Amino acid sequence: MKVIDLRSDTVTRPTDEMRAAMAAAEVGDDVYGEDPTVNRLEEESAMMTGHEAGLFVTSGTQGNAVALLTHCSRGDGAVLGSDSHIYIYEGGGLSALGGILPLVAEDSGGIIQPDRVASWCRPSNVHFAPARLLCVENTHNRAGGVAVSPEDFRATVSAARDGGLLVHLDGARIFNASAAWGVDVKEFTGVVDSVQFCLSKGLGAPVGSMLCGSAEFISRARHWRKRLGGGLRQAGVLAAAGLIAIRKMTGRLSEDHDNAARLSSMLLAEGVDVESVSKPTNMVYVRLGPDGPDAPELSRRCTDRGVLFGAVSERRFRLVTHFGVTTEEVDLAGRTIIEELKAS
Ligand code: TLP
Repeated sequence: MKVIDLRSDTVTRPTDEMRAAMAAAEVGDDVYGEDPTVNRLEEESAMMTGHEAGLFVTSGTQGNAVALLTHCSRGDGAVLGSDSHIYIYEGGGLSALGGILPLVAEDSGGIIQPDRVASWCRPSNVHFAPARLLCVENTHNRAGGVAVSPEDFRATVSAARDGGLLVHLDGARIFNASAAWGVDVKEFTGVVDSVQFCLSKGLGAPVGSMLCGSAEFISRARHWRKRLGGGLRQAGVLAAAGLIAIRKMTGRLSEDHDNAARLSSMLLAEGVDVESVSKPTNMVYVRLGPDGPDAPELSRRCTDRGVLFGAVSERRFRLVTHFGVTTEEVDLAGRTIIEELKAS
C-alpha cells in the first residue's frame, strides 16, 4: 500500500540530486571553520536573507535556542506568542537552558499585535524582568500555517523597535511565506536582528537549519552552538543538501500551497469544518464536530488505509502538503478522509 504522509513537511526525503551532492561534497573540520561546503551554505544563506553571516545548526529548535541564548541573558524576558512554536513545542529550552522568562502575548491570528508588544515594553523597574527580545513566527504553524503579510509583520517589528527590543524570526517556513505573498524573503528576514529557517521541511534537506544575523551576533551564536554540542565536524555532507535546498527548492513551494488549497476545497465541499486562514500555505487544519470520530480515532482509521496525519487535539487535526505527495495522492487522501467521516 502506498503511504500518503501528510503529518508534516518534515517527512520529506532528500532528492536524488541532494544524495549525489552529499556523496560528492568537499569537506573539512567545521569546528576549525574549514569545511568549504558549510562555509558556502552559511554565506549564501546570509546573502539570501540580507544578513552579514550565517550559522549551520542541526535543527530549527537548536537554531531558535541558540538565538534566544545569544540575544538574552539569564533573567531577561522574551516576548513570545502564546501559540508560537518556541513557546509550545521546544521543550521550554529558553527557560531550561537560558533562564529566560517567556512574556506571553496572544498571536492566534499569526502575529502578536503591535499594542500587545508595546504593553510588554515596560519602564525599567526592579520588579520586572527586563524585556529584551520579541520572537515572531512566519509562516505561523498553529495559526493554520498562515503567511503573515509584510505590512503586518513590519508593524509588529516596529513596535518592538520602538520599545527597545531586539527581534528574532522563527522562519522555519519563511520561504513559504515569501512564496505566498510573492515577495523576496528579505521583506521579512531583512527587518529582523536574527532569523532561523529550516532546510529540512518543505525544502527537502535531510537535516539542518540556518541562523542568520550580524557577523558579531553569529560569532557569539557559534559559541552557544558549541556549548549545546552543535559544533559538527565534516558537516559538509549535510550542507551539500542544504545548498540544493536553498538554490533549487524554494521556487517550487507554491505547488504545495496549490495542493493544500485543493484539499481544503474538497473537504469544504463536503461540509467539513476547515479552518479559514487569511493567507494559507501548505497546511490545512480541520475541526471535528461533537458527533463522529475524534481526531485520534479518525487518524487511526485513515492510517489503516495509508493516509497519515496528526491530531493536534481531540477534535482538531492537521494536514501538511509537500513535494513527497502528488496532486493525485492529495485527491486520494481527501476522498479517504471524507469516506471515513461519512462512515461514522
Ligand atoms: N515543527 C514540527 C513540529 O515540531 C510541530 C512540525 O511538524 O511542524 N519552528 C516552527 C514554526 C516549526 O514548525 C518547527 C517544527 C520548528 C521551529 C522546529 O524545527 P525542528 O523540527 O527542525 O527542530
